[in-house]
Amino acid sequence: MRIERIELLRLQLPLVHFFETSFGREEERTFILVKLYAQGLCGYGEVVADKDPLYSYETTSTAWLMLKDYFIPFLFKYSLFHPQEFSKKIKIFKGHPMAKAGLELALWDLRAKEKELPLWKMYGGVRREIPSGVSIGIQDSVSQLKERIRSFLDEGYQRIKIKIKQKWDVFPCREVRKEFPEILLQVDANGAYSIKEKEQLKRLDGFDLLMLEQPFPPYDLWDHSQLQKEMQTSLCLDESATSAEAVRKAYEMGSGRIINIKVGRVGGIEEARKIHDFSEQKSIPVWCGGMLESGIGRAHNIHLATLSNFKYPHDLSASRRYYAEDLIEPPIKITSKGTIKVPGLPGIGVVPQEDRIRKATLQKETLRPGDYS
Ligand code: OSB
Ligand code: MG
Repeated sequence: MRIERIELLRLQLPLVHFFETSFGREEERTFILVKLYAQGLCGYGEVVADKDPLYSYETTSTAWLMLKDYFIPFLFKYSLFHPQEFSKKIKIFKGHPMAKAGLELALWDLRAKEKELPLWKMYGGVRREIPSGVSIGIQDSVSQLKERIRSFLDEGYQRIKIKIKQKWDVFPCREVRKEFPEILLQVDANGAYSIKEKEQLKRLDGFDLLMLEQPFPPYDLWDHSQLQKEMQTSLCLDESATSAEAVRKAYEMGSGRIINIKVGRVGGIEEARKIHDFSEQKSIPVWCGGMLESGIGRAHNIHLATLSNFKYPHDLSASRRYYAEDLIEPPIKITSKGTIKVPGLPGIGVVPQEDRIRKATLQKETLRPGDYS
């Protein structure tokens, strides 16, 4: 299927509630939508890079530049319209996984719409409903944290994740455990610690946590392995799990026991599936992380999370948990069992609302094959 034109849109959506991690507080989300047009169909992808380089080095501006000056011209030049072929060939360019992933996701959506199949079927998924968890940012007080947890549990979420950092770790964990002795609880440090703080982290073993996500910075597989040796709680890698090769090394070093898969961080669906398959072979459970995506990016994640080795509740929550008005219809909802039903229509299976996209757009550019010849 020949792609006739590609649109890049820079969007900004206000969050319903601020989201604070060890690297700061966000009140709104900035991201890029990629739209591919071919034969009356439109494929949608989301680039999860944020306004600032805090989670990783990528930003909406670097991703825009890479897409416009490198990845899109390359796609047109070599007619890389098949997502798997695109993924293989685009590796010639180093880095910028979120920019690559956004384009690959749009190719998958387009492909699936052409075949009239939902993405989960294209991927070989094995479930129609996925377990939903919620990720709660750092709050101003422990009582506010407990209140938020209570309301999410009332909505049915199966697992609670709280963000931690120095001076907001043992105390909130102890208080939350006291109030909610039975819940599935995990914590995420977003790389805020160093190995010097090993003893402080080991105190988290007292709270029956499902996992401790990314205590150390991204390129620190070794220090993770040193902590894991001394901790009962399973470490989970997020920022460090950048590719199937990185995951293999983490496995061989014993840097953790669980992997958080994010399509943006690893550069696309192909790499995510490689990590999934390797992990399955080695009996390492994985789950699907989130980047506060709009409904478009989240729908993509939901389809991926139907694969067999996704074993824990995901950071995939209802539309209303993130945005007053999500970009899709129907919005993503939580069932009374704390699950999300996998959309059944072709492609991402939900319908992007163009009027809402327009309202949230800060910048738009259209690219055609002829622009580069
Ligand atoms: O580390 O998992 C993370 C959001 C932005 C950047 C990094 C992370 C997160 C989350 C939110 O935890 C997960 C979600 O989308 O619900
Ligand atoms: Mg994380």
